[in-house]
Amino acid sequence: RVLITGGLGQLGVGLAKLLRKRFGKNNVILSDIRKPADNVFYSGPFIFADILDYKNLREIVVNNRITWLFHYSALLSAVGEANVPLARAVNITGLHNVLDIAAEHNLRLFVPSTIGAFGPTSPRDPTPDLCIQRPRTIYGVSKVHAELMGEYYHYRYGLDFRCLRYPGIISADSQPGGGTTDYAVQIFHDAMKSGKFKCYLRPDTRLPMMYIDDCLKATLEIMEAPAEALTMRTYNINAMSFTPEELAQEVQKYVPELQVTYNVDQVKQAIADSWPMNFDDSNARRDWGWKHDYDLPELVTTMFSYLGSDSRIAQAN
Ligand code: VAH
Repeated sequence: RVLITGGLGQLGVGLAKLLRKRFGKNNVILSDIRKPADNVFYSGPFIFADILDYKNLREIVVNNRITWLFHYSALLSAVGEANVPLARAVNITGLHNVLDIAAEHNLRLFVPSTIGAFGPTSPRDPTPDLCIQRPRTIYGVSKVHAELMGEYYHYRYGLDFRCLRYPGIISADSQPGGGTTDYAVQIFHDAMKSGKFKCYLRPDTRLPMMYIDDCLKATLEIMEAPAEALTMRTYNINAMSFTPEELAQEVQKYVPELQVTYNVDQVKQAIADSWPMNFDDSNARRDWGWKHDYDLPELVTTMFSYLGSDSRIAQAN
């Protein structure tokens, strides 16, 4: 059975839906440190779990006969910078608990990493899998640590650790929670609601981005890949890179009256300027046949179809 930690974040609910289709509703347990909204609760089992409570987590794993664990609990980029002690506890101590339980109970463990695991001294255009990683956020530092610890546990204890570095993820029916790439989700909601969007990054800030369905597809693919196919434990995955200006132009095909203003947030801009501009995911494409489905036009069409502006889609085509 599968356990997802941090399951009520941007990715957990969608991942649970995908995995429940694949493995059966009751074989996928969503967990988080807060109560789910009612609709989430009834789509399958939910358990309260605090990844800082080692004994509680170990009990959950044993009592529910967990064999696969997807570890999504973390404070992401800008949120982490606003509370470094909590980010360090959750992202590092929490990870240590999960690694020990996974090694002890021979779990297959997925931990997401991120474009944020690179920093200003990494090659940025493109950023390959293997290069300098000196990130400047506690989020990035903790994710490099996760990559290194996961690989160490793999080589030292045989832990089946698998990891993907995600770009900024765009989703319609779930809220992002990190703060740096999330402008690219907010613009859709503001375009629909008010026709006005204030962007906290400069118009030319290029970042790797991906639609949530591609992200979840890749996550299931790497977890189901035969072990002998994987030449690495941690892979970049990529779909597209765009700037706020490019995104706004694509959105304005559906909401022509959208007005975009730029009100740069120095902290978020500094984070974005330290991250990759383009992501090289050739190893993932070679080793387990990864390929993305959504480019920018498909992303925008899909987002608006979710957000219910069918009339505007007719207008754009
Ligand atoms: C953030 N959306 O902005 C998250 C993600 C790679 C970006 O981690 O922090």
